[in-house]
Parts: sequence; C-alpha cells; structure tokens
Amino acid sequence: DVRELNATRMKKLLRPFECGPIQLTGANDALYERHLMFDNVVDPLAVGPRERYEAVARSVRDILSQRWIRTEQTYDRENPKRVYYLSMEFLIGRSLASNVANLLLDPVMRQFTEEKGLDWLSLLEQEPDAGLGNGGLGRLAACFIESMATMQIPAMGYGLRYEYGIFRQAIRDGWQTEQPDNWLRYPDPWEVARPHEEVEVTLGCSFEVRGGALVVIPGEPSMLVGLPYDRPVVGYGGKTVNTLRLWAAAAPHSFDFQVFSAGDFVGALAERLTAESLTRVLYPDDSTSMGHGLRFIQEYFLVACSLADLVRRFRRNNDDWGVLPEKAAIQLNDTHPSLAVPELMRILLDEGRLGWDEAWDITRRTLAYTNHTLLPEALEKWPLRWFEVLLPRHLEIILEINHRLLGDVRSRFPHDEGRVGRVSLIEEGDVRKIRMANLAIVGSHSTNGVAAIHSNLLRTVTVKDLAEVFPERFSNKTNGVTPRRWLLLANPALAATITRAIGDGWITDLSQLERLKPLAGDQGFLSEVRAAKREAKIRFAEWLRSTSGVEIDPGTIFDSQVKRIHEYKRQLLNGLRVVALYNRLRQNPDLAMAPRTFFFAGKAAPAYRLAKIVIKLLNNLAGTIDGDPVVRGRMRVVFLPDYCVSLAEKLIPASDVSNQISTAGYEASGTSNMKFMMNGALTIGTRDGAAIEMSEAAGEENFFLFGLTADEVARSQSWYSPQWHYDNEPETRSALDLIFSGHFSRYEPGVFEPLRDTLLMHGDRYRHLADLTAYLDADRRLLELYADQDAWTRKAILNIAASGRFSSDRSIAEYAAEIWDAKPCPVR
Ligand code: T68
Repeated sequence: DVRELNATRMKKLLRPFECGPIQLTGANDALYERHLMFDNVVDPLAVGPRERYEAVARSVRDILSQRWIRTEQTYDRENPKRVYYLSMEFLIGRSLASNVANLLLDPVMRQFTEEKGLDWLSLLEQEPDAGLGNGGLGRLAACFIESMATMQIPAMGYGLRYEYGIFRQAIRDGWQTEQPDNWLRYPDPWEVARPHEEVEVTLGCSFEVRGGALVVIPGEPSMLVGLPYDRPVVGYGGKTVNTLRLWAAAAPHSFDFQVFSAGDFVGALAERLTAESLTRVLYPDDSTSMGHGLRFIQEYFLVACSLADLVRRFRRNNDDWGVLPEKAAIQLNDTHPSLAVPELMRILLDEGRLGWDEAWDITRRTLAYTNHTLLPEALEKWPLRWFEVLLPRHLEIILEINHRLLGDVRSRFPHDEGRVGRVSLIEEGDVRKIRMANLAIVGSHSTNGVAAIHSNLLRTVTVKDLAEVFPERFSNKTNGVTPRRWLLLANPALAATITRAIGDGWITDLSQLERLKPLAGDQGFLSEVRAAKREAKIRFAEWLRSTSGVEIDPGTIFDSQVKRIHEYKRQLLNGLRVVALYNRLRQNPDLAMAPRTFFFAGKAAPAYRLAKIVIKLLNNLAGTIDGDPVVRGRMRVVFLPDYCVSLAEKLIPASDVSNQISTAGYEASGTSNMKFMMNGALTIGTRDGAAIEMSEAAGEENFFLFGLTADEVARSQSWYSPQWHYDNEPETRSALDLIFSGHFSRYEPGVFEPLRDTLLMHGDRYRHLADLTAYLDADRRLLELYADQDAWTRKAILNIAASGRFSSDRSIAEYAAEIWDAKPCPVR
C-alpha cells in the first residue's frame, strides 16, 4: 500500500533534527531540517517563510525522486509507445499542494506541520504560480499531463522554460497595468536541470534581439543550445511520476570568442545574451497571431529541441526508423508546434536517409494536431520569406509537401481550382504566407477540435475543403479538467462531502459522481452540500479580506465570470446586465432582489485596447456601485486583479453562479465552465463550446441557457441591428444611456466612447445587444430558483452528478484509444 509505505517513509524522513551530529550519509534523517539549513546555509531558527517553503518542497521532491527515476527506468526497459505533448504553454500554477495530495501525503503533512508549528496554508502561498501560459490552452496542457500520469500512460510534456510567465496584472485607477512576472527569481525547488541532455538547434541565419524585436542577420547559419529543465508530474497515488521537460535557450559552448569578437570580448558576450533571450518571455496574447519573428523562432526552438530529444531516446532502443509511429505519438497543442511536420521530415530524410514516401508515412502516422480556435485572426500564418532566411531546408520540404498535395487534390477534384487555392499550404498575396493549420492537418493523421460544436464547425466551415479531402482524419475530443486539482484540492469541504456519500473512487473515476443523483432528493445531503458551499465562500471571503482588505458578504450570491478578457467572451454583456440590475434597484429601492456579489477577473492582452477599456468599465462599475448608498448591501461588483490558477482554485469553489456567455460559435470549448460545474455552481450561459454538452449531461432544465444559437449568429449579418435594440428595449437603452452619461466616469469624460462604437456603430461582430434581454430573462429565472434554497441545491447536486464526463481522464482515455494507441505502462 503506497499510502502506508509513504507515510512511514515520510515520518522517518521528516524526523526533526535535534542538535546531534548530522548524518550526511544516512538518507533518511531529518530531511526538512537539512534542506532548511544546508540549501541556503542559514541558521534554521532565523529563516523566513520562503526558505521554509523551499525546504518542505525539496523534502517532498526527495520523496518522489525514487519513483521518478523508477518511472523512467520502467519506460526504458519496457520500451512502450510514448506520448509526447508539445505545447508552447503549460499553465501549471503551484505544485506543492498538488504533489503532496497526489503522493497521498496529506495526513503526514498535517502531522508534520503541526509538529513544526508551520501554517500549511501560508506555506502554500509562498510558492509563485508557474504562469507559463495565457489561459485555457495552457491550463488544458497542465490538466492533460496530470491525467496521463494518473492513468500511468508513458507520457512527457515538452515546453519552454520562460523566465517571465504571463504578466502580473495590477489595476491602477481602474486600468490594467502589466508588471513582469519574474517567477524564477528564487531557486525553484521542483525543477532539475539536465545539462548532460542538452541539444543543438541550427538556424539558417544569425539574429539579435533589439528593443524586444528580432533583427535577422542573414547569411551565416547559427547554432543555439537547448538546455532541458525537468519537472515531476505526479500521478494520483504516486505510482507514476512523468516528466515535464522545459527548454531554455543558450549559446553553444563552442562559441568562438576569437573569431566572433575580434578582440571585442564584451560585444561577443552580448551575443551570447541574445541566444539566452529567446526563451526569456511568454507572448501574452491568446487571440491574435501577431507575426513576431521572435515568436516564430521560439516555436521552432521548441520543436527542434523536443524532436531531437525524443528521436535520440527512440534511437537508443530501436534501430528501425519505420517503427517510430509504434513508439511515439506526438500531439501538437494548436499549430504553435506545427513546424514539427517539416522538422520530422528533415530528420528522417537528411539524418535517417529515408526516401520521401517512407519519411512522409512515418511523419504523418506519428503526428496529431489539436485545434483550439476558429477565429481567423488567431490562425497562424508565417511569411514565406522568414522560412527562406531562417529555415530554408524546411521551406524546401513544405513546398514539396504542397506540390504533392495540390497534385492529389487536382486529380481527386478536377476542375476545382477554387479548392486548390483554399487547401494550399501557401496563401498567395503581397506577402506570401504558410498556413500552419493546413500544414498540421496535411502532415498528421489526426485533427481534433475540443468540443462537439467546435469540431463540427472546424470540419464544416473553417477548413471545409481540406476536411473533404481527408474526412477520416477529423474527430472531436471534448476537453476536460483534472478533478484532483479542481475538486479534491480546491474544495476540501465538498470533496469530503462527496466521499462520505459515495466513497473516494470518484477521484480517479469521475463518472462515479453519477451516484450522487439519487441523493438530490435527500434532505441531509442537501444540507451537507449547502454547508460545503458556505464553507468555501467563507474561506474565500476570509482570504480576500486578509490579502487585499476587500470585505465581501458570504451571505450574498457569488456570481462569477473569470477568464481572459476578450470581446467574444463578452464581459461587456455581463457589465450591461449589472448596469440593468443596478438601474432596477435605483428606480425601485424596495424591489425584492437577492443580494449579490458580481466577481470579474481576467487579463487583457497588453495591446488589446478595447479589452482594456472593458476592464476599466468593470472597475468603474465596482467603484460607483460600491459608493451608491441606494444599493448598499444589495449588490457589489468586485474586479479581482491578477487572475491566475491559484486564484481560480479559491474563487471557483466559492461561486454559486458561473457565467459562460460567449457569442455562440466563438468559444471553442471553455474549461472553467467544467470546474464551476464540478464545484456545484449553476451555469447561466449561451449554447456554445462544451457548455452545450454540459447542459445535455445535466439536463437543460438544470441550466440557465439563453441567447442566439451558433446558427443564428452565423446568419445574423442580414438582420442584426444594434440600434433596433436600443430603440425598442427600455432596459438596454437605459443601461447604455447610464454608461454614456458619464455616471460611472464622472471625472473621466468620454473614456467609454469606444464602447459605444463597438456596441452600436459598426454592427458589432459579437452581437452583444441581441442577447441582453435574453440574458436578463435567464437571470430572472435564476433568481427565482435561488429563492427556493432546496430547489437550488438540488440542481447544484444534479450538476455535480453530471460533471463526471468533464474529467480530463475521460478526454485522455479518448486520445489514448482513438488517436495515440497508447496503453498504460505501470511502474512496479
Ligand atoms: C482556448 N484557447 C479556447 N488559446 O479559447 C478555449 N492562443 O475555448 C478552450 O477551452 C481552450 O483553448 C482549451 O482547448 C486558448 O487558450 C491560447 O491561449 C492561445 C495562446 C497563444 C496563441 C493563441
């Protein structure tokens, strides 16, 4: 029993160090004390909270190390098919609590912290979030690697070790400001540098980074080195510990100062710094492909390092290139790593010396691609010119792939030159570009979307022509989230309630939550679930008060919308709802309306002007409404700055209402929607993304759905008139009038004028006003239900019971069976 084994081992390891002689040889003595004193060479009595966190984390790492080594040994010995998840982002958040929980060390930790007089929760707060991602896509990658470890699948995540993750958001005078997130300022106890496994990457030219931009110096090919930093990915139960390998860029050792510097030692060193700056910072934009050369090289660097590494590992155990597809499945998280197509071809052709057909067959059978967006401005297209300069061999390969593709298409679809133009890997125009989605689809055996509606739109609209050429390649894999982090860890009260009711099998088999369904009629269970929600709300309120001084009332409805700020996600629509409700209370202060706290959180891309104005509006709503005595105690608006994984872990369990209100057809899946559902929030939302499947699973009567469908949105161009809504809907008009009267911007005349433009003047692509009255109507139904607490909790339970399908374990099981053909490889 791992649990017992670990418990005894841990007790031994953490045995307090009592001033006697220190045994440096016996590995089992006073781990924590030794880390405390020797890692930083300080007097254990004089250390601060950060050192204590580091020492605890390192002790935990010591405990998982053996398993980690044994996991790799097992894979090396058994040579199973491995899954490689390539992603520019892994939004993993904090690791201590999750590793302790997955190692089943909670009871031991409790005892240990008690003995040491340590406060567990404040210890956890010492760990910075690893914010190596923008939002959903990066967090999905993190949930997926955790699920794969839990399911004992031989998998590895490959990403970049950004020194600066997603920026820290602060709010000044209501505006978003960005501060760099130097998350690695202190040594990170989880990462292990592996300098002996470095790889070399060649580019067709040299480059410099000047003023944050890439300056290419054509001609001389240049070399970069990729240094791997490994992080443990602990599966639940602690049996499998997989690896997340993050690459840092460096200059090669062989860097020749004599030749390069001609006596200019300092100048030559500066060039080294240029190489290191490649992986310095994560691009903080999740919705536009901005065509930065530095980003292009980052993407190639990830691909080149990861493929070199996995091919090296493959060659250690196999000498026939032909079995690569039986030994490796490479999943591309969006097109960001889609240079893997020409890179793998290059390796097979130039290093493996295979012929084209064989190389192509191997490449396609090894690679698979996941699409996360249909927004045209987010689809990556890189100038062909950049390939010429940086990756000439890859361009040659891409052109040959395209030549063969177009030949095929012409013979299968004669007289259809329109189709040929649309499926081509090259977009013609003033600037010729490579269409990375087309490259990923053509160069792989599988393309999937992330929710049913999204996969359908991808196949029938966005890349229709290609899907008709390769229909068998397309499938759906609805997203999921890990129930370990998002329920067991984040919501101890609800997790315990569920375990008392149905046992703890749900932790690794979330479909067991279905067994809660009959308990929706059980008065005792209803009270327990309600008490758990109450506990989470109090916990959140207490945390908010102690960290920011903001006081909120846990007796109010907690109504949340937390996600990246984007026009299609329509935080602005939620803002209009808030203003409409505020108007009702102002007009009729005696109106019966359950008191509510509206939470908003999310970051805007630093260059996304309109999203930043939306943040400003939400903050001004908060300020004005807070200061208005008429609505005091009836409604509050709170904008929580710096939304991140660890904030989500606190707010989601505390929320009663989940807002998922994107314009239908635009949100590929959404994943916070699933986290809210698991935690017993009710969803008010549009028929978009995975929310459609969630409402089907729970029964539409347990959801508050409203608004245009994706079909209606797609056909609304001809009839949508924002002005009509303004003229004919009194609440719409008075909400807009109040905003543009300056009520929320008394000393900032005109700040919100750009919102008038988007909402009213240019036909508003996101159809805000078309859905506002339907939103308010759904909100009314929601409040009616809330008035009957038992009825509300019953629906919450039915939602929790139906959320099992949205575990990332289910998603991974589908990927493993239908795309990867990967099997568990248990570590004995
Ligand atoms: C999200 N995409 C989808 N992109 O918007 C969301 N993009 O519906 C879905 O649930 C989630 O992916 C997981 O499938 C993103 O998060 C990015 O973050 C991104 C980052 C860089 C460039 C483009």
